[in-house]
Amino acid sequence: MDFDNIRYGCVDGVARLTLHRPERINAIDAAMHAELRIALDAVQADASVRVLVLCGAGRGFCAGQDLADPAVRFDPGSQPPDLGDVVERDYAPLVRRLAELRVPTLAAVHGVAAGAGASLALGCDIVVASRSASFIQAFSRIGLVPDTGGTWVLPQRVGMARALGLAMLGERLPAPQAAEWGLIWAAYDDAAFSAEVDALAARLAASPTRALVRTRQAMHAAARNTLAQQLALEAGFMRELGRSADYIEGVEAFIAKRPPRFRGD
Ligand code: T3D
Repeated sequence: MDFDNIRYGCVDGVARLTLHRPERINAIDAAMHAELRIALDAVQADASVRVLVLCGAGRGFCAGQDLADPAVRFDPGSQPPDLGDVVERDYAPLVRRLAELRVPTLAAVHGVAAGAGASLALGCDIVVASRSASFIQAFSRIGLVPDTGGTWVLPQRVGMARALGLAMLGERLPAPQAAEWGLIWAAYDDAAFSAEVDALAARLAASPTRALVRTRQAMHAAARNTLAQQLALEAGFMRELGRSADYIEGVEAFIAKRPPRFRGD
């Protein structure tokens, strides 16, 4: 698929979506949003995709909203832009799409992930970063509130004290500390980062992906459910997955002492 602001391809079940505006640290504008929608449609429609890897080209992951995009620029003499519209039209659907994707998602962060770029990474199921990477809740620096799910995910992962500190102070959080605080899964040495991401992606692609997606759904639902509701949800998912080909394969492989061959169904 040909795009101007992203790159997209799939090899051996691993779909890789690369934000590609390196001259602006992959800042997101309306054109990139449009291409992201097309790429995520492709992921959703292509049964050969088993995992989505989200990464950035050049020296960083993503600097968030492109602040020079006319769609968000204040033009003296005219009405200020309605950022709520931008969020509702572009960012909220984007993070919802990731949360509802039919395959697991892996964010591979190098360099900086700032503003909505940080939220975008944190909207993936598993987030890894190179040791030199950092996360910046840049919103407060320009008078905004964390969006793209930032206010949802931050307190859940790091607790209220750290979430508010990060969001209000807008300080750079180094990847190793992000891992220590539980904001991300792991920080890998820069030299090994690319190989670690490839290995993790291949491992996810070979996993029982339907069960992984149900796991994501159950964990997200826990934020709003009572224990009784959550137990019922788990029972329903177990009922469904207990009839899946992957479950049968997993048990057969265990009994036969051989590696399982999961297909995501
Ligand atoms: O629609 C809405 O506004 C609502 C949605 C909002 C969601 C948000 O994401 S709000 C937060 C927006 N993002 C930011 O505020 C971050 C702005 N960028 C920075 O603070 C810094 O660039 C970084 C900390 C990310 C990186 O710093 P550094 O020193 O490594 O790089 P740099 O020199 O600042 O940036 C390199 C180039 O990218 C530079 O262009 P130039 O001078 O070489 O032509 C810079 O202007 C450009 N760039 C970086 N971030 C953005 C950007 N251009 C447009 N928009 C950006 N967000």
